[in-house]
Amino acid sequence: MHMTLIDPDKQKPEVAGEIAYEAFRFGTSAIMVGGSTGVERKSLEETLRSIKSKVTVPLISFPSGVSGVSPLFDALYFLSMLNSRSPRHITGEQAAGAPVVKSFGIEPIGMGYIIVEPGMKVGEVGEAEPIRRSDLARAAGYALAAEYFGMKLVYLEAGSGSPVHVPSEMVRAVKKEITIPLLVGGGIRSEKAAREVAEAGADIVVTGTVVERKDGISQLKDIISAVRDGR
Ligand code: 1GP
Repeated sequence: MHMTLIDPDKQKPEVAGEIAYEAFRFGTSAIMVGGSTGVERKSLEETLRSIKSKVTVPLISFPSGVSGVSPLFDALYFLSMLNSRSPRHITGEQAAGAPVVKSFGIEPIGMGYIIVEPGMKVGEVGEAEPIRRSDLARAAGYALAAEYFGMKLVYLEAGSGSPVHVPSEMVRAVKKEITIPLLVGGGIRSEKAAREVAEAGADIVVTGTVVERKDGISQLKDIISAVRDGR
């Protein structure tokens, strides 16, 4: 499966709607919305409305904190950054956000969020101790811990805009260890990269910034087909 990540702070709401529509047309399975630095409420809601008017796939919140929650979402990744050095990103923001999620009636989906080098902005903001790219055992350990905690999904994140994606050997090692679905994202900008990650065992391949490039929309089309062909 492929999912498209849209950061509401990166473009106008109308443009976000157009990107979502193209991704939807090419076969993306859901639109994830979130940004690593916290989002502004008004631009979030306008972006969500614009996307909702263009697509019928689910809209999933990918929050960096309580500001990323809105009743307009169909579901929310209730994520814990397992390899953060700060309790705030493991359980703190979550404790503040949980009652809000409940009051909005959105479906929370528990997720173990694991930052892999280089980690980029989200690694910095989340005060992560990124997993070294060669440390397959550590990545697998965190992923299995997520499963044992009862989380529903594991996300291996190299960071948005990363020059490299999570190594395929790491995806393979993690996939071998767990039985829950595995998401992989960060730095996937080509059909080849998407295929490699999917073949290594990613159940869901996430792309975000590829659409910001000049040839982004056609790249996105190829990426989505590569991921879906591999089913
Ligand atoms: C970020 O993994 C996602 O959380 C997407 O990364 O923007 O590099 O595609 P990119």
